[in-house]
Amino acid sequence: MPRLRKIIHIDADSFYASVETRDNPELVGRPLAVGGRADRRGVIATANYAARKFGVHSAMAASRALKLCPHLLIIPPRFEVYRAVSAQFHEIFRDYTHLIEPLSLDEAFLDVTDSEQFQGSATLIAADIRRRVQAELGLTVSAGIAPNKFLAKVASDWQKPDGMFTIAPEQVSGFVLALPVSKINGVGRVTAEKLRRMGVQTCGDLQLLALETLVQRFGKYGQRLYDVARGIDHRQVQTSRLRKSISVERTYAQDIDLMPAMIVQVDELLLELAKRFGKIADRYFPTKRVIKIKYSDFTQTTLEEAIGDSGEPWNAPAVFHRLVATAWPRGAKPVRLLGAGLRLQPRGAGELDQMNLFEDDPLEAQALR
Ligand code: TTP
Ligand code: MG
Repeated sequence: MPRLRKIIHIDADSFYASVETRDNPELVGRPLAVGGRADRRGVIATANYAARKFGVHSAMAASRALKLCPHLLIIPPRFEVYRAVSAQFHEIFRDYTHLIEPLSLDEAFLDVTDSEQFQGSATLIAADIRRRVQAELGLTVSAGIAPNKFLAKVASDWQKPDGMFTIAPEQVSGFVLALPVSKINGVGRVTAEKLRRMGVQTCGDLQLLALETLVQRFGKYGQRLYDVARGIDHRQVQTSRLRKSISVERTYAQDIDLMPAMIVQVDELLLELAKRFGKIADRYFPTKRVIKIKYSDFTQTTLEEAIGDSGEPWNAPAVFHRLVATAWPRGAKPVRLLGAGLRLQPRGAGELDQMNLFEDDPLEAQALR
């Protein structure tokens, strides 16, 4: 049984337009779009909710948007500002987890399975993120909370704008029954129509089709349809930046000057390191062990050693003890900080490619960003 995960999907509400309104309050309440000029065959990037009432939406020609909503105000995008806001979102997210996968400037998945705030309640964490984004950045984001990425993304759309929705693990099977297949990321107009002709409108209907039938009709995507119809999605939240190392360190209230005391501290660091590395061990393997020592006079030294294929576990305490014993005499002064770390390599490139294939969903590929 795989461990239950807690995934949050965050999606800012009418992102570009909301930033523009925030920075120019005179625009509040007006139908507003961000996009290119109608007389230059511009396209709408996004519209606020007042404009959406008139049928204005992303990727629509600006000229058509103005026909639907003649008093629509279309302003040019300020991408630098949106990028800066996006970075601010991520700063807030990082207070809850480092497992963040950005999908675009205004959208991200967060894996908060191991987050400790709010007794680990993902719903309360999401609520807190929404509260802080509002208070600190003056913007609203919607949130979806669920045991996987597919459902979290569906959920963030459920109460949009300025809303949140949780699908608890025990609610999954009931929730998907009535879920229209059009809500599945990747099911566009064509696939939806094909499914409709097969008598399928909801994930409940979709569950009645055999895997072989789906694979026959939809190729590889058939397996995906089979899974998501049941609320199953094993895709991991993938942080975009590859990690090169992981380490833990501690500064001591009192300097340590005896080797046995250092050994005790190193063992503690190893426990913490094992805990942190355990969370990413499915994606990385350690190539080197590293010890860092900062002396009382703030000079420091590090010593690293390749992890051979001796079959010894990476966290073999004896090896780290030897590293400290070798490194310490370089300064031979009391120690104010000790650190233990690992240099990392991502697991097989082939494996990573495969994961990217799963990430590749037709809808995202079509998005006009
Ligand atoms: P979305 O999150 O799809 O849209 P949104 O944030 O404007 O509205 P909401 O989430 O409330 O439905 O996209 C985020 C931003 O990306 C959007 O503000 C503008 C940009 N964008 C484009 O430039 N072109 C597009 O076709 C889409 C869909 C978005
Ligand atoms: Mg959005």
